[in-house]
Amino acid sequence: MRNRTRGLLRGFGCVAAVMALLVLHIPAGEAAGFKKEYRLQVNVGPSFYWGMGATKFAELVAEKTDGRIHVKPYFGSALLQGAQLNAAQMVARGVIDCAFESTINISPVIGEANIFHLPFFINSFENLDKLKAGQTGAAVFGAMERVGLKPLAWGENGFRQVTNSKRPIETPDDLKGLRIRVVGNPLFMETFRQMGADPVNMNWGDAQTAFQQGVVEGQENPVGVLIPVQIWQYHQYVTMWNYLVDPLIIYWNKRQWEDFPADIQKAILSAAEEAGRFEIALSRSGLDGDISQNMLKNEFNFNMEVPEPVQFMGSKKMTVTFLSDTQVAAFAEATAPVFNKWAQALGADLMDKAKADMAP
Ligand code: X2X
Repeated sequence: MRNRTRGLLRGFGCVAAVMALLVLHIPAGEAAGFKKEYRLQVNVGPSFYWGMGATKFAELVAEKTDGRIHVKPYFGSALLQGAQLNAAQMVARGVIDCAFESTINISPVIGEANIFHLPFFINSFENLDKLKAGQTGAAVFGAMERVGLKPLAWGENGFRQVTNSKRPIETPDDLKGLRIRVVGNPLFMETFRQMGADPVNMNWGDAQTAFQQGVVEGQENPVGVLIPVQIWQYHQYVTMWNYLVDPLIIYWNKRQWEDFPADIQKAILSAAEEAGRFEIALSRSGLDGDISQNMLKNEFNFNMEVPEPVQFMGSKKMTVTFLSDTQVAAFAEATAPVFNKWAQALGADLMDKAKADMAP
């Protein structure tokens, strides 16, 4: 008898809960204690490969959590009024929930990330992949955990190339006096100053206006940025010098992450890994033989609008310059003082890990 009463009461309880949900229109996720929206910081716009990766991540999270977790990308650093270098700090403090962000923009909080930005150090996708999978990647992820960030997966903005409106850049001398926009990370200012250029730092949001108005004569970014921003409208010359690389990391506020149930963590992690793989393939398309193009077609059933970025820039009447090994060596020599200073700041331990990871 008592059991029956309890059963009945339980039955009423369930009905009441369902009715409350119906009346209040509470989505399933919120009823389970999740936020209505998880805000994702992204420095660029949705048409960039990086932005497309962020959209993919949000879609996959919705799919893999059966709509319980809603990630919304805020493009163009809208949550930071454009201050891209504040991204990691804001996620660590929990002001922003998560980010799909550049290692350059994380470097004010995670100094270790500058290992990727030493001039003329990591010059191939193969080396980059070895670093990410090796002790170096583990050191960067470990440093993130220590400041309250939960790294989920790698993405890629890509190897950064220099463009300008004046002349082909083939030697360090060609950069003399050129006013070049760089990101506000001191390593970038110092590298360009060392080569004799006149670097100015500004946020990406302001940089695009600066190109339009001719306030700067050059800039450096990977092809996944050069193409959507239609750099040929401002700069006729691009040098494909792979001088440093800019991986992206998908990361979450650690405290919030740890409060998620295990099945949600698993679903988001798998979404991050898949979105990262997709986005890396977009960024490498046409630059790694047919590896990334095939992956996009076969794994993601995705056809790119511009599968061959180098040819495409040529078709826009850009002069595309590739450097010989000797020419690259001249740039490496010219920037050696900056390299040495920053390698010292990064520490022998991390430098040794990176060298060991890249060893053939
Ligand atoms: O600011 C840049 O140049 C950009 C878009 O590449 C980054 O966010 C690092």
